[in-house]
Amino acid sequence: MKSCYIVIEGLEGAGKTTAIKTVAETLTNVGITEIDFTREPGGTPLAEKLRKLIKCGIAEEKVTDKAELLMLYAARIQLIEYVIKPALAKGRTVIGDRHDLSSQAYQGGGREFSAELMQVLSNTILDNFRPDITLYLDIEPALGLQRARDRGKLDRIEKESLDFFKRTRQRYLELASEDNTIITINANQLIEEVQKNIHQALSNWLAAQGK
Ligand code: Z5A
Repeated sequence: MKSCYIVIEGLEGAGKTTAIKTVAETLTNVGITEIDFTREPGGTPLAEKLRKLIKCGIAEEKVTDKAELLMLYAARIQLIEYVIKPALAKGRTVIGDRHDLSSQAYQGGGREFSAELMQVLSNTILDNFRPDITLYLDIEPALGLQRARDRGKLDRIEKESLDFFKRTRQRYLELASEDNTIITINANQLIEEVQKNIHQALSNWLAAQGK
């Protein structure tokens, strides 16, 4: 059976952690049990160091938006080359907590880097490597942030303004509407309802792939 790369995306508090469990259960139900999990940024020794810098910064120096963008792509290509591609080559399925769509939405939308720059960066660095399917959990930014805040301390990016997250969501929605490999799930609902919709959407996609 061909391996596949499935990515979960969304603003903080959208419920990606629960969604990943639902995706893994849905795969197991159809006999796909060789599964690896990734999260971005991170997942290799270098990418984990970059994760810390991206999320926490350093005391002595402000992280510029451009440095943040380049660190995210540096972490991503390390993860692709050393973890994701080798796993797929062994026939394993990979479930990713975030991937390039996060950069398109947070840095392209939230930080307002141009769509042209984001496309060039993605094409040049990632060399057209893409997920087979992305489940985008769409949530009202205020609700997602409230859930994230209820959980405790906020990182550097989570401290951004509500407008930043509104722009990020807007870009997610635009990109999802243009790409039929991105399935949008309404994550404003009760967690059980979100799980049901994820299971249904993924089952339909798997059936269409003959799995
Ligand atoms: N970032 C970026 O800017 N550009 C990029 O290219 C990449 C990332 C790859 C990664 O931090 C940060 O980097 C992230 C984006 C940025 N920062 N921001 N802002 P992370 O990995 O630490 O954080 P995260 O990816 O945003 O994960 P998260 O905050 O843990 O979000 P989540 O996984 O979606 O949330 P959750 O843990 O599943 O749910 C949060 C809480 O809500 C939890 O208590 C749940 O029980 C609850 N929940 C979830 N769903 C529901 C429903 N439906 N009802 C009620 N309660 C719910």
